[in-house]
Amino acid sequence: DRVEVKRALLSVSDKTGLIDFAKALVGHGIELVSTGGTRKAIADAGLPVLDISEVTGFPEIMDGRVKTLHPSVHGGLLAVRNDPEHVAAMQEHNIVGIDLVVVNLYPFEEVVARGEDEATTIENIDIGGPAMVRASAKNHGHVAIVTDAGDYDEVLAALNENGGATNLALRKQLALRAFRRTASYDAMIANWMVGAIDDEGFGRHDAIGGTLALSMRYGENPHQNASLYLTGDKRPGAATAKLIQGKALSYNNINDTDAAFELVSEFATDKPAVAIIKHANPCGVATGDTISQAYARAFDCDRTSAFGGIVALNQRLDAESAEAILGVFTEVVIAPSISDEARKLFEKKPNIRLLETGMLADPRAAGFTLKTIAGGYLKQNRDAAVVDDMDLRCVTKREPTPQEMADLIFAFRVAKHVKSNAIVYARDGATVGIGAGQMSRVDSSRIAARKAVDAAEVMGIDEPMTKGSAVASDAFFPFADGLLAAASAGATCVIQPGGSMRDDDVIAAADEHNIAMIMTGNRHFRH
Ligand code: 93A
Repeated sequence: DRVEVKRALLSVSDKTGLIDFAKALVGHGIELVSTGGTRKAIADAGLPVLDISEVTGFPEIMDGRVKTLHPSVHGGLLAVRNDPEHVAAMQEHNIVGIDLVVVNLYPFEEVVARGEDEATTIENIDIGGPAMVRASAKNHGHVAIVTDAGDYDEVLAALNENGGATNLALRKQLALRAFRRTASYDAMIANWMVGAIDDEGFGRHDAIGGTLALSMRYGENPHQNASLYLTGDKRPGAATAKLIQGKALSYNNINDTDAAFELVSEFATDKPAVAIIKHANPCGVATGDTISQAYARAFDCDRTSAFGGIVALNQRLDAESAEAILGVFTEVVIAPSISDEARKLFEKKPNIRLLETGMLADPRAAGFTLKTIAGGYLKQNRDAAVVDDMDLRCVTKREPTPQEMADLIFAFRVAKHVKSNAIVYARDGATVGIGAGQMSRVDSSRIAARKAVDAAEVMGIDEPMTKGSAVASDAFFPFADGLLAAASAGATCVIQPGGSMRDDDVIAAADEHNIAMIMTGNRHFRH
């Protein structure tokens, strides 16, 4: 199984370690043959090297697309040295056997990663290289194929040990690596092709098996590419809704619309409810006797932020609510159904995206969420906990009144959909102050109260609506300060998971201010 190496062919894009390796081969008395750039690098180092065209009797043509694709090369790679017919063919056609092949391929992966244009990427699909790699690997009985600069030392050690020859065990090992390399190389090209056909950079199927549904003009920011993939889960919402009218949905539209519809889906259909979303957080959520009243009350929570918002309804969009929504600059409206009159009214503003889902989403349904992180992704069950199912315990001297209890439950339902730390003030089935996304809970408490003061000013009323409100916290109060901030904003009752080391302090502070407090035992972090 010993093959003495007389001739080696080198054709490499990655020229790392090339010269040292070539030098060592020459030291073994091996004749080198090489292609354009590789030959130049070896010759520049002062080593003897034949140009491939001297072997083929044919110049490199078509910008190098055809340089090694020639019977003189492939005959030299594929000939079975102890087969008399093969040997005869070699003699007849002046073919010299090639015993060692050193080829690494055009750097297709890097070219794609750099985001080069299509023509450049295609030019970097190596054809001649893999052909030589596969031919040599097939003929590993006689030829050693090196596809990685990292293997040079191992090959040299074998040559040194065997007096300039390779052994079968090594050639088999190298052939295996070679086929692995060409397989992954072609897989990479195929993946890119799918993306190239869609012209959106990701391919029809993403890493977790979604199917491409929409390519957006851009992602969260204009310099980011973005696509929407469907998982096959028919959950009603932004991804699966019917676009009745309007411009194409953007990445942020879809993200916000999802947040909006998931939130209103928490409300049973018998009570009209509306949520207005900005930056994936609600800036107003309200119930009402009619859907248009619910919209008006949601809008009043934070008229300033509602500008350019996403509106979700838990019931049919009717003419009255359509009229009200059309009076405010709105990006997207999503509802389970839409009346004909409402459709007609929306036609006057054809840019507004109008989405119909057919039904609400089940807040208790199983499912999962994914978040990519560097090097992987986090997967978890969706937060399917609903306040109605929780074991609500009053921990203060004073029990909430029925109206307070209704508002506490309403506020906790909304808090589930507010980014942590979440503080939600509510009164009469409407949010009156929302604090979202702060690193400190007391800041969320203060911000929510502050926004209620601003809202009162915008509406021209004397007192912020937090006076006499219920307040919900998505997680326990670690200190009494958050609760005290709520009390000073005028909240009379609190709902929170409980479970802090200082629950006793928090309960004592509540009792001191005659606040009724409910503990749910369930947390609603959302990040
Ligand atoms: O353009 S090719 O697909 N056609 C060929 O005939 C060919 N022969 C070798 N690419 C070809 N190669 C590749 O050229 C090798 O796989 C290697 O990556 C590269 C080395 O080119 P140079 O020696 O000119 O730097």
